[in-house]
Amino acid sequence: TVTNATVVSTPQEGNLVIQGKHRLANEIERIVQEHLQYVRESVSHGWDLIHQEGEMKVYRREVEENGIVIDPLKCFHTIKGVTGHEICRYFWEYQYRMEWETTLDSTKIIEVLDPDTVIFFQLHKRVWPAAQRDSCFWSHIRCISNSEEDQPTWLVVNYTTPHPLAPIKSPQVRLVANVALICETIINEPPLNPQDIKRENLECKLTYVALINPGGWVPSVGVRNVAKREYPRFIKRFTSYVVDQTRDKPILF
Ligand code: 16C
Repeated sequence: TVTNATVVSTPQEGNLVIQGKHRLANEIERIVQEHLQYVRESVSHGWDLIHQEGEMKVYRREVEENGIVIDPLKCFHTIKGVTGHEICRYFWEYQYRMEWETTLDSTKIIEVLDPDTVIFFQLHKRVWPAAQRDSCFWSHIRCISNSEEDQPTWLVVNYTTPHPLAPIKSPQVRLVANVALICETIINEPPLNPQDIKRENLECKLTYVALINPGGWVPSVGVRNVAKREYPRFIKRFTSYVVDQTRDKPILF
């Protein structure tokens, strides 16, 4: 289906479909570019390595705003046997979410903005003694080609947005999310014929960044402990889920 499109007739080309911009197109462009910049910044001063396991490294910077913990988080990982497109696809697609997400009570799509952009409304598991959190965010998947020879970079951004179908209802508290998953595919010992690439030749370099504002006060020690436990758990569970799901499927480049 074509959204926000107009069909025009021209004497030379006949019927043409002109794809219109939706209301969030400019914001999405800006946030995607910000993430592409941010992903290149290395973790150095102020970033603590909070978890390391195999190829996975999870860093965070302790930041508070008006007494509320908003620690930025950055995770790097390398996964064998999958492409960046596969990792991003499984992260973005609604149908797989409840199979790998362990911190959600529910998720639903409340609007489709274009074939690559939807708006989600989610109810997160309650962390005692804090109030339950919900979230409403646009979720956008994109492929960025770097050059003719290189594999493209894939990314997904999840970014908070208000929506009339998702009013804030107490006792729930709305959290504010700005999350990006950015993936590159490496092909090791590439065979002469690209058709012969096997899963054992593939490696995906993943960067995950999360800027979450809990949207209200929560005990800082509690939040930091939950974050330290849950982010590595999510990365491990989600990436092994994709490896399992794709093992016997044709490679999605
Ligand atoms: O990125 C992830 N998932 C995406 C698809 O769902 C999406 C999610 C964005 C929102 C992530 C915020 C998660 C905070 C939920 C608080 C409930 C934690 C419950 C734990 C119960 C045992 O982009 C993967 C997200 C992985 C989340 C790991 C949890 C991080 C906790 C951070 C603390 C935030 C404040 C908590 C306020 C009570």
